[in-house]
Amino acid sequence: MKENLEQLRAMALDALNHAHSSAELESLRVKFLGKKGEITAILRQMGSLSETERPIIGQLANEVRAVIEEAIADKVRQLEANNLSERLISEALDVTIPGKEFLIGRRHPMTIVLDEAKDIFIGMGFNIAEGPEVELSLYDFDKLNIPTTHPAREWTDTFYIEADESVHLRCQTSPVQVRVMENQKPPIRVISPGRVYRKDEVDASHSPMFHQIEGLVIDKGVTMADLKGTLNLLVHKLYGDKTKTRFRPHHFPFTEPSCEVDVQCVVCGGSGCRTCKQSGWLELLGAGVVHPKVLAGCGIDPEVYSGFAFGIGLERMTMLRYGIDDMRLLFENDLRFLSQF
Ligand code: 2NL
Repeated sequence: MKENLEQLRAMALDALNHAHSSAELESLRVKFLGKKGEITAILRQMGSLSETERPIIGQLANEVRAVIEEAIADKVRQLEANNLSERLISEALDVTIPGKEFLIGRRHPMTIVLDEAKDIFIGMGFNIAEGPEVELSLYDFDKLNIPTTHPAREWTDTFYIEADESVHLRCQTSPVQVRVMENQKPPIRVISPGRVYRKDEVDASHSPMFHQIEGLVIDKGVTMADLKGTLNLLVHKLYGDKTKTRFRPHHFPFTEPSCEVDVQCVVCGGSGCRTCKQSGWLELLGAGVVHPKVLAGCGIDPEVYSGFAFGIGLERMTMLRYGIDDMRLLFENDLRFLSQF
């Protein structure tokens, strides 16, 4: 029996040595130490032993049990330590790997120039007005003194929404300012930025949709001098204090007198080049003193009040600001172009 126990101890220790999982350990514990296990089986035969042998074998059995229990406990600790170090290796984070590049967006060049222009006009006491892009011809044409025979009213020039020509996509943001005149009392100082639509073929300087900033000032005693002072300040803030302007006589149905405003060529500085067609000047905007018929039609007495108005293309303003020679670049959304601003 003594040999049985010693053999059992050797077997158990050897089996435990080769165990690799806690499940294996548990089945070995049951096999050797469990109620139906090997040691219990040997102890059951103790009755057949003599009085002198029984305590010796009993003690040996307890020793073997203790040794196996201790060996199992050792093995459990060893397996746990192995699991931990395996996890530490397999789940390790390499904190030295560079992070993912975080790409932040930026403003479109036209948004940059629009924001600048808004700041400049707000600084001069203007408010910003907005209005619908689908507009009544009454507001975009009639109230602006545009005759029914004017070429801008042709179906080839304007995107009509209604067959009776009563509604179309606005060709300018003036109707926004007409509504301001109808709803507010002078003094009025507003700009109205927004999209406008004309049936133009797309080329380097035309698009059927473009952006305008119109402006309107109405008060007692407003003259062409106020128009010049305001627009010169805009040009100086946008293109630099030294930039010269030229006010050329022109005609618009909604202003009288009317003018177009040129700035010194941003490419050659005025000496003449391909961009300015050797003239030294680039056209920037149209403006004028608001026609008395327009004032009266909006409920403002032209005998008491006068005003000036202007319209600038935001695309042109942006192209001059950055020396961009093809307007299509502003609409193509090519990041190689846009990321330069
Ligand atoms: C251009 C330049 C212009 C206006 C727009 C305007 C607005 C009202 C009354 C009078 Cl409510 N005028 N706007 C004035 C002059 C020029 O735009 O080249 N337009 C065809």
